[in-house]
Amino acid sequence: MAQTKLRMAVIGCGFFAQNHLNAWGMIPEVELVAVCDRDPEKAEAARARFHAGRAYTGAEAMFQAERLDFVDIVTTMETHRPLVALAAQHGVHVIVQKPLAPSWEDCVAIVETCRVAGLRLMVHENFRFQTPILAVRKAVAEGRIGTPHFAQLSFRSGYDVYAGQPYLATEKRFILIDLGIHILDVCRAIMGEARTLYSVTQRINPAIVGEDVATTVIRHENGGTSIVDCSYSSQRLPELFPQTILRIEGERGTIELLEDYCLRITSNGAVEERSAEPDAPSWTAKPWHVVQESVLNLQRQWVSAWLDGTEPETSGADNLLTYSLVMAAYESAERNAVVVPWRG
Ligand code: NAD
Ligand code: 89V
Repeated sequence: MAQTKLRMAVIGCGFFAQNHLNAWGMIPEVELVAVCDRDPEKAEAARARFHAGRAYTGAEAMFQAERLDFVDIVTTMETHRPLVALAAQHGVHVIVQKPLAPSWEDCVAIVETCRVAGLRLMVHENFRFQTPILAVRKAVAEGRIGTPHFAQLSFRSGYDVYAGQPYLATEKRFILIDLGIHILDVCRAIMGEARTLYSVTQRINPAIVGEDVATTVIRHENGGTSIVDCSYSSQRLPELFPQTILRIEGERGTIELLEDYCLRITSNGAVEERSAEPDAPSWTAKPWHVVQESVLNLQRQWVSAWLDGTEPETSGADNLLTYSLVMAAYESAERNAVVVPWRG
């Protein structure tokens, strides 16, 4: 018997949603039943371009009219809590973009709403699904370097991120909650949970409101140490946006993700080097391809977890542990103190 497709809708058809919509088009198990954006032109443009069944300008009307299995929320964070509550009222499972919400209280409420309603919740935390990051995670999991005891995860760029995402320039809290959240999540995925954390932030660019540089030192549960350093005020050529440069050390070797996705593994005294750059789909464009392709990898994870009846890897509960690192980093920077992050 033919498998019925999962009926889905996308809410928010702005800058980043174009990647979600392109990627859903490559997943045969889903059907894009509807799109929704409060801007009618964006909603209609997405409907036409991605062959969605219908376009809506209000999520309430869409939930009332459509029979949906899940919704993919790609709006900015202040709208996530009410939109998830609406989905839950209609018994619709949810994927929601990072950051989950502007406050810890909102994040917990979102996770709790879905738990009580018995709904699946995945946070679209995609950096850990980037092809080069997956290659690093695989090498660690295979024991190529033994147990990791040190990591440096570095994202330093002078890229004009404000051109595509102008709201970032006016946020009181910027780099930790927008970008640091990705890198801290990758750090968790490789090095495990944090016991303590210390963070220093700076604002170098005078034209923006929030901090654009953040340096965080983490002591992990297993005794390992990580440095997570992020900057949008690093002027250097060649510009590496949006590459994460990594170095993971264990007792038997070192895994490095170097410029232009060069993966170098030193294991038991032997060195191996190869490219970990993704074979990007046609709708992607450099330099964004590594991020764009990770959207597709994340969506495939959602569908396979759905079909297996397992929790998606970046579930709401999992993402609270990443979000708590962001909150701890802000608290640490404000108090100039070592902070113990929330652990559940
Ligand atoms: P955007 O402002 O370009 O798009 C958001 C869209 O949502 C807009 O078109 C807006 O009209 C619509 N919208 C807002 N509230 C709505 C509502 N209640 N109902 C229907 N439509 C509504 O923003 P963006 O840059 O696309 O960012 C969206 C989210 O994606 C943010 O949370 C951002 O952090 C995240 N993002 C993630 C990545 C990543 O790699 N994971 C990259 C970029 C952006
Ligand atoms: O995730 C984000 O919102 C983006 C980027 C990937 C560039 O950090 O701002």
